[in-house]
Amino acid sequence: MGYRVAVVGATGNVGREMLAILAERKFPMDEVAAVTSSRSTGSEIEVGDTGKMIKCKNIEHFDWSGWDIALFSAGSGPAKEYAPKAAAAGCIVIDNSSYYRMDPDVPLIVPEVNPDAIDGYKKRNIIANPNCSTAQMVVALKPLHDAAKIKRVVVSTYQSVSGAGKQGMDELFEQSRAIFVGDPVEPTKFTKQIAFNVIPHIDVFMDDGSTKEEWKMVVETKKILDPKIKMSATCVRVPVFVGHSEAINIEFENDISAKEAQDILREAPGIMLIDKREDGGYVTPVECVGDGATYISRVREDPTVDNGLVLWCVSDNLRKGAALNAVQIAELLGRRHLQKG
Ligand code: 11C
Repeated sequence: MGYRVAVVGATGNVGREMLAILAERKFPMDEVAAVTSSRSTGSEIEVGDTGKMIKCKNIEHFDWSGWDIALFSAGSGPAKEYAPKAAAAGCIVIDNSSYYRMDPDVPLIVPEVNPDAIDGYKKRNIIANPNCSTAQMVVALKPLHDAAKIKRVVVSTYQSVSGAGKQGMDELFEQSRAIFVGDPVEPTKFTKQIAFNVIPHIDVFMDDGSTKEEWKMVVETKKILDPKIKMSATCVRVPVFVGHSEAINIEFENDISAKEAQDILREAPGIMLIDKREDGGYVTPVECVGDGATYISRVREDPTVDNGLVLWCVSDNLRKGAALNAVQIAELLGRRHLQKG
């Protein structure tokens, strides 16, 4: 017997990936539902590339009883309104929005990093999925933290436009076309021109001058990995369709060489090390699209601090950063608590 799984926000970038990954990984399902806003209700959507078409159901009238797991990727508003309703009906919610992440009664899970924390889901029947830029970074940091204890991290991100949804992707495409044909460029989704440009601004500004994306990376890393880690982040939008990249400077309590770090990362779960120290011997975002791994390249020592390393980290933000991590949480939940399938 398998699970009954609802994918909420099924027509969005991440929702579609959730359906695809459930099928790819053969998640044991008796039934899958696509749940959407009234705008998409009644339209049909394919489950990955299986050829199986399902009709979108309206979230406003969806009966959550009898559904085992709901993967939500519909933003904070629907998460706030509907996740408690699903949870109250006995359906365990795995939410990809930021709404519940810092709730002390909601575990924030990256299965390679803090699987044991999932046991706390029973308090609210809700589990949170981290921000995409946090997820890939903590996968990279965890084995190094275990080996030499991280004291401080400085990260600069290069985040693709798909992090801002389909509208973000359309805007990069449209602006690139407009520039080639000499049409005027009018930013709508982003605050400045994104084509042939970079924008050091993701999400809203906070009082201290950081952006909420930067704040999320800091507080989520502390919750998932270790509250003692000091961290500073600068998050930048770049004209890449899919795949977030990060340059990460790490300061450790104990000595660790680049060679030792490479050996550890090579064996670590969820990581692919591509680090040849030659032309092309590193990974770029276009090579990661459609893949679930967190790729690490350019591991080297940082001689400007004691016990310092620098590395380059790239992952498909719609996969490990969102849909794949959510499905991995569902698998973990199944193994530890539900045992169906
Ligand atoms: C971006 N990281 O690239 C964001 C998207 O808190 O889940 C995901 C925002 C979030 O714009």
